[in-house]
Amino acid sequence: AFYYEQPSRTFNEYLLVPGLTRKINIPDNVNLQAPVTRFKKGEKPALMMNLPIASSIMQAVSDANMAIGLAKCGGISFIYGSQSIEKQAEMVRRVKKFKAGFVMSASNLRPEDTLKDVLALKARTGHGTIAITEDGAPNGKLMGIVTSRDYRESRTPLSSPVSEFMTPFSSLIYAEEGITLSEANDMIWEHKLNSLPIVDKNGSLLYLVFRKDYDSQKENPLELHDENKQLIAGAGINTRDYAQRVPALLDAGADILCIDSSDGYSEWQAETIRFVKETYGAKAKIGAGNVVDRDGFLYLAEAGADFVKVGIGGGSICITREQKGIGRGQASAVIEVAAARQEYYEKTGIYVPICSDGGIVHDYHITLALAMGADFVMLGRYFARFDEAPGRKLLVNGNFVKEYWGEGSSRARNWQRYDFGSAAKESKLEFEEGVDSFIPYAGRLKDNLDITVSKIKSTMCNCGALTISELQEKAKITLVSSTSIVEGGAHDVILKEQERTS
Ligand code: MZP
Repeated sequence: AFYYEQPSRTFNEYLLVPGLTRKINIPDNVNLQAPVTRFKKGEKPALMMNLPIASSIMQAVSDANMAIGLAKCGGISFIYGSQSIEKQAEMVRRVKKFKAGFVMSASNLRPEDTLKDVLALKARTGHGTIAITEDGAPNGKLMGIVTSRDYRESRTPLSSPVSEFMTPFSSLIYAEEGITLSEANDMIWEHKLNSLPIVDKNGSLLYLVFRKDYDSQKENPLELHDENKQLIAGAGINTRDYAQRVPALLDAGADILCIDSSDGYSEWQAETIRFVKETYGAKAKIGAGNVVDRDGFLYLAEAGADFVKVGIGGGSICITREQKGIGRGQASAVIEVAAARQEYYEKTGIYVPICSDGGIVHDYHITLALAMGADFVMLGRYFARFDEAPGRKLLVNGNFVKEYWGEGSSRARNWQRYDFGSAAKESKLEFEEGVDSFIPYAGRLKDNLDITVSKIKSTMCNCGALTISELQEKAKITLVSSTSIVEGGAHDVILKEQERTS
């Protein structure tokens, strides 16, 4: 047997030591963009993310709601594959159909602009609806919206000036297909809207949902997506039904796939990658994993994986290490795989992004993972706590909790029984690798993510880094002793009872 000289380590055993903070090192200047797919030296990756955070390929984490919520914040969800192909493809389709409206400045309109001009703009840009605000600012006073339905109903001649035609809603526009009334209500509260026009995929107004107690004198902010008309959607696949699942997911519009397995160093994964690349060429993007060492990384990189996921046994709901005795401390795994990635880059000129998956407990663990060489991270427990996650919200012992179960738990692995009936014996569960649990409920995704991101940016400023690659270059990382971990928390004081916030 081969013996590693060092024990494997977790993120908890490391800290960052500050570097020089220059005057430009302020959070507003920090850019968290990260590559998602492999690229050649001197070229750009086909897919980037604005926030280096992905949500786990898990039933309790990544459905269409989570994918929409996270993509709106710049990250990527990988919609879980432990469901029927049809249901998963439908979720991907829902994410891809999500459309935000488009804001245009009333002052940009020329007096001679007609309805025809605005409709032509709508057709050219593919926007479902055009909202016109007084000063063009996303949170500016809304002057009106332009939808095809208004035109048809009012029979306004195309040569009419837009100002005569606009429907004077005092609300803002958000359009999504397949939205339910309760989701619409959620969005109204989330975005502090006073009403929500729902339009169909052609931009026709379907109905308006009102928030009655809205004070129209107050600010009326609008959250809109940057240039991309569609949100990015990821999806998990497996090494068994890929020949059927992959075409359905790509047809639904999935931008990136990822083979989901606790141990990715296998010929099945290489075969799956080969199938995708031979059938669809380089334009189909596929990540693979999970691995925890140089050999596993090099195998998947050579097989053509667009990114490689790192981590075995570190997930909060994972008992793989206890059940099977395989795995590695997450920090050691990331450090070794990042070194292998660099070696591969120097040898081939191809950069293969790596994703640190599982085991993130504190927000600073994300920064550590990035500093150690991860391009992005994948989190399960973190996201499962939010409203957007699929798990039920329950009141247990006076506290709100959400359900969170592992993909290796019998709860997750039983899905085929419900979907395929007699195919149940194929998924016979001999032993579990994951648990079914509760985690404290934490509210809305965006509120929490904003705080996490501001911590990451702040730490990067301490390290003198404005980008993730600069962080990786400059970071000074130290191991910490168990006594210095104690020193790092509040100690030798009597804590006052924490104020309860409702
Ligand atoms: P965490 O963010 O909850 O610590 O970890 C989430 C990760 O745990 C997932 O992305 C996945 O890699 C892994 N996972 C999911 N289910 C299991 C299991 O049942 C598991 N063992 O280990």
